[in-house]
Amino acid sequence: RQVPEGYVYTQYHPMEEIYQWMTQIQKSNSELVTQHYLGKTIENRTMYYLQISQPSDKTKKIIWMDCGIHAREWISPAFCQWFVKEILQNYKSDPKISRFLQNLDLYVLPVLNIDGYIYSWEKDRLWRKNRSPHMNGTCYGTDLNRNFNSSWGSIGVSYNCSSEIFCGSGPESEPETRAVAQFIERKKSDILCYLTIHSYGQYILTPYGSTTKPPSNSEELMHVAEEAAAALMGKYGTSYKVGSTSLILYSNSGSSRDWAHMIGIPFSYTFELRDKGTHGFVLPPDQIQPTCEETTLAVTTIIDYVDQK
Ligand code: ING
Ligand code: ZN
Repeated sequence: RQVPEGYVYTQYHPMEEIYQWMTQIQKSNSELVTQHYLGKTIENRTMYYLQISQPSDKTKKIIWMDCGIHAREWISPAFCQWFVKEILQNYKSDPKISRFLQNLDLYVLPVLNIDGYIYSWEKDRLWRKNRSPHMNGTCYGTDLNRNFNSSWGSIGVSYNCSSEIFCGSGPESEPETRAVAQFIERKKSDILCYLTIHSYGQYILTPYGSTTKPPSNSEELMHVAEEAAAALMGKYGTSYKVGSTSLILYSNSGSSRDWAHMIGIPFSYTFELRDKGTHGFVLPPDQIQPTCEETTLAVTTIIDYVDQK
């Protein structure tokens, strides 16, 4: 496979190729894209995010999107890459994209859980967590989406390190969580919107997971998510359910989405991409393109709303 000259967005890519893709995408779009250091993983790999930003004198608000917090959800990193490509291809011709890029910068973290992603390619396709060792190396991995400092450890988690939903030894015990949290914390007054991309189930989830008490802006959060789901459905008829995690699924604590909203980022959503369980985490490559196309419509609907607001 060639990267990214002729990068194949309709296949899944191992981490090495995603690293090369990031380097290349910034090289070939240096007027718009910058690659930045975010932090290190527990196995000492480097985390980078991409900043998509039109040169301008005014200070711009930020849209944050991360993919691949869970290793096995391969459609998620595929979507982040697709989305970046779409923005770069279309920002001149698509009036919606060119409008919001005048006011907003997009920050995209293509793979949050790099060690886990590599492990899911090399050892265990259904691995979910990061790869931190516990109990003298007798069990591995913290669920990074239970490790944020939002009612940490209170509900929908396990304290057993062999569990899929092990919340870690404390809030932000994991370097990957800390890297994201410290960055977001530093920029939070400028961040309008926090998007975190998972699979599967076809949901757009609003805060909170840790309590059924709705956030103060829950009506607006729901309204925007419903518009996004409608735009998504307009492409291929795929139906998404919209609602707060704790009300339409089950309760969980320590999620990045809850944390982002709690620290004051008003528009905070989790996407659960295709499908509804037929293939689950092992979504066939022929569904990458339609999934990414429809999801791009949902995400740009949200970005357009927060920009116009
Ligand atoms: N789902 C998310 C998880 O962290 C979630 C979000 C939380 C869904 C609670 C439902 C209930 O579990 C996935 N697929 O990772
Ligand atoms: Zn997930």
